[in-house]
Amino acid sequence: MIAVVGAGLMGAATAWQLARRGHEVTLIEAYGIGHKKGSSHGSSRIIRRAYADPFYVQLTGQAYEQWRELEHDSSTPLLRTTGGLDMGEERDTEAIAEFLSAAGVPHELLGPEEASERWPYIRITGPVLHHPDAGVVDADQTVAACARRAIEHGAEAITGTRVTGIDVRGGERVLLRTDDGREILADTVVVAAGAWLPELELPVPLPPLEVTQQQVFHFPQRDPSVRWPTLIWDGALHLYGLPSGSDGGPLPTVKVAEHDRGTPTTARTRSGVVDASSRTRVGGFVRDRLPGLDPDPVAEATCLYTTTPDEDFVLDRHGPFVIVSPCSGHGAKFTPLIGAMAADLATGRAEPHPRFRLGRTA
Ligand code: PYC
Repeated sequence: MIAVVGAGLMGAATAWQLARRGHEVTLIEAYGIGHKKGSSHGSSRIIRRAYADPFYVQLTGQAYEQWRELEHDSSTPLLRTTGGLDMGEERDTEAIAEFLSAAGVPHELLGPEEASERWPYIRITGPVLHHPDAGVVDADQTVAACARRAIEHGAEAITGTRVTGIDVRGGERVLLRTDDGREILADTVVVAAGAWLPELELPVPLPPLEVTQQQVFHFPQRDPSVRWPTLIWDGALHLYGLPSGSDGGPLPTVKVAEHDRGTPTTARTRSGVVDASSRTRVGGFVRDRLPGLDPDPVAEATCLYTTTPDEDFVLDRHGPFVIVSPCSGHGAKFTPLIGAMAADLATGRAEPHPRFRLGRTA
């Protein structure tokens, strides 16, 4: 039996991938499916192929295929194509364009005048990389679809139950104890606990992980009929933007947030209070750069990142444990692929990728 600890995006996707391959799976979640105490809640995440690293460009190609499979298997539309824009004085749009060309990914590199004509609701002063395949995925719907399909494929889901003890038996099997008195014996334990990973006290040498509380803000569109693209902005600030989905309320809003500058915390002690200085910076950016949005946010939220020193993921096996999901704030777009890779590791179908190993050197 394979136990999966954590039913956020990565745990639910791993359970789905394992169960549909016919494995016996128990998915254990400390809260409810779809809870807001980690990194997996909310109605929108960016999906894009534009990375300044050919490794991730290639990986995003595999991810899109897995999204199509998940949508098909769950009969649920999860991905919405909007197109995406990369810009800002620190964004190396030329290098990204070269990586996209090498991978055969459609894109265009535009000067500020032409880009401003196409996207007049954004104040554009430098080069822009447009890539039409970018879009948004609905994180809440994805967790729900994966968990539902995992169960329909035969997985057992235990929710509202925290793993409180982990004993390795004979170096091979693992006895999990839970706060409601269960003892669950597993051949393999996939740990997809995200920011809760450091709290589990696993007998596994973890890399240094930084847990930060991030905040996102939802800004009303001045023209509700505009179909906003996703945005990656690397300049004095490092921000991203995307159509909010239902989190922004009934009228169309765009979620804008800082990718960096989170507040160091832990999953157990995070405040859940939005950092007012981030609200000021993001609001200022919207006022200055995104004239198509009202700069007063109508909704805001916090979430957690779990970041490795090199910002690559952890997806590795250590004895009977498979560690998944310190995704360094950019993993959501890979959800069903990471589920497949974790399932491969759990069943011995694949070796870990060197970039995702626990003990890699940065
Ligand atoms: O990887 O596109 C991304 C992203 C946006 C916000 C956080 N990560």
